[in-house]
Amino acid sequence: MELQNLLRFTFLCCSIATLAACSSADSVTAPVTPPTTPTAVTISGSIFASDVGGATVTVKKTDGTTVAGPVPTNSDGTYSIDILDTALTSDLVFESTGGGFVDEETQVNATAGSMSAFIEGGTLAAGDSVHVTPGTTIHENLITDHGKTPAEAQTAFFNAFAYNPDFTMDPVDITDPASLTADDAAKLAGWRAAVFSRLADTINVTPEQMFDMFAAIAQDLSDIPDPQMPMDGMDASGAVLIGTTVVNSPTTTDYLGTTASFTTADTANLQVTYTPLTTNNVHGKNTFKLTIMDTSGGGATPVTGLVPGTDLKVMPMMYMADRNHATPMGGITELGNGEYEVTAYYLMPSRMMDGTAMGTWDLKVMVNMKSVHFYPNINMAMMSNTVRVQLKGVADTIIDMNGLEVARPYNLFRDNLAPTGGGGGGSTYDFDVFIAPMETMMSFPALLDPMMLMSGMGGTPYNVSGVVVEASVNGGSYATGTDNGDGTWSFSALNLNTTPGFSNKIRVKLTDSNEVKTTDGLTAQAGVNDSATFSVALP
Ligand SMILES: [Cu+2]
Repeated sequence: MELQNLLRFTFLCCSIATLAACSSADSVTAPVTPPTTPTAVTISGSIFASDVGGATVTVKKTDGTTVAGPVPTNSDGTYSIDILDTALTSDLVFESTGGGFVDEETQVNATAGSMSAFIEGGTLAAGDSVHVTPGTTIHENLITDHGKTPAEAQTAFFNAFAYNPDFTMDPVDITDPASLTADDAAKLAGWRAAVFSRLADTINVTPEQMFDMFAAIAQDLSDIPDPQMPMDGMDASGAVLIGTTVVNSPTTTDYLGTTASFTTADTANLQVTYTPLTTNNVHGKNTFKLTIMDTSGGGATPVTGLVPGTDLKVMPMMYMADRNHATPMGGITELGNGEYEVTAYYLMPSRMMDGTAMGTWDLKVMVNMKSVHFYPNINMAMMSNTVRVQLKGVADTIIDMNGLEVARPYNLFRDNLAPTGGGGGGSTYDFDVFIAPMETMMSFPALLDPMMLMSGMGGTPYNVSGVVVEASVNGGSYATGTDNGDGTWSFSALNLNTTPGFSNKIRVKLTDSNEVKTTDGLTAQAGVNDSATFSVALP
C-alpha cells in the first residue's frame, strides 16, 4: 500500500511538474511544497459569572480529548490559550472549572462551578475571543449533555431567553462602577449574566449552586418546549431539581419576573428609576416614568430642569436574533421632583401572544451624557385593540438592510382614544394617531409636515409636504385629522359603536402631495389598499 501511495504521489508530482513546465517558461524545476508544521493560534477571552479569577480553562474536542490548556484565568476573569490551528476545524468545548468571583446580586465572594462554551468547527481564527457566560454554558450543556445539535440548542435557548448566547461579546460586571464607561453591547451581555445571579437569589439558590442551576435549566430545556412556558422546571421525566438541592429549576415566570425587577440603575452620581405606568407593559404606545436623583455625597436630590432631547434622551433598541433596531419615540414631560414622563412607541413585543420570543428591548437613558440601561419585557397588546398599523410609500422608497429598494414603511400607532368631552355616556370618541416613518433600522422620526426623510443607506432623500391624514369609522365617510405638529393627528367626535365587544373598524388614510400611501406599496386603488385599519373594541 505504501509503495502504491508513493507511486501515486510521484505520478501526481510529475503531472504538476509537467503542467508547471508547460505554463511557465521561466520555471524549470517543479516547486516543492514544504511539509506543513502545525502552528498554534492564540485565543483570548474571559470566564464571566461575573469575572471568575483563578479558574482553570481547558479546550476539548467533543470526544473529550484535550486540545489546549489547562490555563488559569487572571483575577479579572481573562485568559489566553494557544490552540493548534489544526484543531480549530473541529467542534470545540471551552471548559472552565473553579475559581472565585463576586456574585453580582449578593456581592459575596463565591467559588465558581463549571462553565462552558460550544464553538463550532471552523469558526475561530487567530486573535478571536471566547467569552464563557451563563448563556454559553446552558447552550453547551444542551449539546454535550442532551444531544442537541448546535442549532437546536440555540433555538431552545432563544425560546427561553429571547437572545442567542454570543461568545464574542465581552461582558462587564454591571454592579462594578468600572463598567460605567463600557459600551452598550458589553453592558447588555453583563446584564444578561447578572439576571442569572438575581434569579438564583430569588429562588433561594446560593451563588455556588447557581452553576448547578445552569445545568438544571439545560435539562429543563432539553424536552419539547411549550412556547408559553419554555422553562417549566420539568423535563420529560418530571421536576428538575438544582444539583443536590430540593429547589426546582426556575420557570419562565421566575425568569421574566427577575428581568422586570431591574428598575433602578446607577451611574456616576446619578440614580435612575424606571416605572412602567401599567402592570401590563405592552407594545405600541407605552408611557413610563423616570425618576432621576443626584446621589453625589451619598444623598438623593431630585434632578430637575433636564431639557428633553438635550440633557435627557431615551433611546430604546431591540436586539433580535438577526438584527437590531430602534423604535419611534414620543415626547418627554417633566413632572417635577426629578420625575419625567416618557412615551415610547414599541414596534414589537419582546414575545408574541403565543410566547414566541422576539428579542430583548434595551431602554437606554442618557442624562447629561451619562447612560443607564433598563431591559423591560414588553408584552404583546391584545389583538382586539390594534396598537399599530402600517402603510407604505409607493414612489417613496428606502434602501433596506439587504441593499434592496423597498417601499418606505410608515408606522401608525393608536395614540389616544377617549370619550369626547371626558365621557358622560355618549358614543363619540376622540381618536389620535401617531405616525412614524422609517429612515433606517435605527431611525423612526415622528412625521412632520414638511420634513426631509433619509431613505436608508444611499437612498435618495424624500421630501414630505402636504400631509393629509383621514379616518373613517365602520365604513362611513372620511374625516380629516388635525395636525398637532408633533407626529400626531387628532380626530374629534368619531361615532363608535359602544356595544361591549363590538369590533369597530377605524380606517386611516395617509396622503402627501406626491401620493397616497398604501398597505402594499403599490399604486393606490380606492377602497383596496389605500387605508390601514385599526380594530377598536370598547370595554
Ligand atoms: Cu424587533
